[in-house]
Amino acid sequence: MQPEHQALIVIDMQNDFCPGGALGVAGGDEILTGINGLMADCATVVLTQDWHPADHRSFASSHPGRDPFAMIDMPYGPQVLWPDHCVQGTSGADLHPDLDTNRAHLVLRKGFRAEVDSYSAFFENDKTTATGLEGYLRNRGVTEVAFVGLALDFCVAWSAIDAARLGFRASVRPDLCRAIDLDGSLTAALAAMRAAGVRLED
Ligand code: VGL
Ligand code: ZN
Repeated sequence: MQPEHQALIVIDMQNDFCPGGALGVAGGDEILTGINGLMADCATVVLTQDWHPADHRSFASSHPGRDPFAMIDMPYGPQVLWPDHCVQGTSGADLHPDLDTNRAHLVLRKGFRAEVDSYSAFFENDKTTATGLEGYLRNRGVTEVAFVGLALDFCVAWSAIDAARLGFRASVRPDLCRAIDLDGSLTAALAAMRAAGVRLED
């Protein structure tokens, strides 16, 4: 068993991010077995769940005439427009049935405010609205966090960078992640993580 000050954060292992889902990430289901094995070893396991209202502003369908994967300016900065995904209460928003959720201590939902997206498990995309995860981890005495899950170039990267910025020792296991890779987003995310001091471990 890993020491008490280490936590594993499993990002958005949901049906909609796996092949066949509304925003399916290639190979997203290949990492389930490895993640289940890693969870068995960790003293603190957090799962995140992307959890959007049906009229979420990150959905292209909320912007008539705009296509998925286009960019738009939101009050808090540039935002990718996504296909409708992880709508609250739908099977697409469910955690993948092969994920061993019994091993989790906390399931943290994010992205539930219609006006702002939330890639990071710590802050919404305005970079100021907190999800509460920082307080949970500090209360549990956690100082080191490892990230796995989907998608490496969006929610995993933003979460890991915020963790490093908040002073946690942050690492990512790229072999237990898969990426969307939109217009160079994977290369950019890897560089941003390295620059923020996130350890990339294989
Ligand atoms: C994610 C795009 C939109 C992710 C969530 O989990 O990486 N990406 N919502
Ligand atoms: Zn989302």
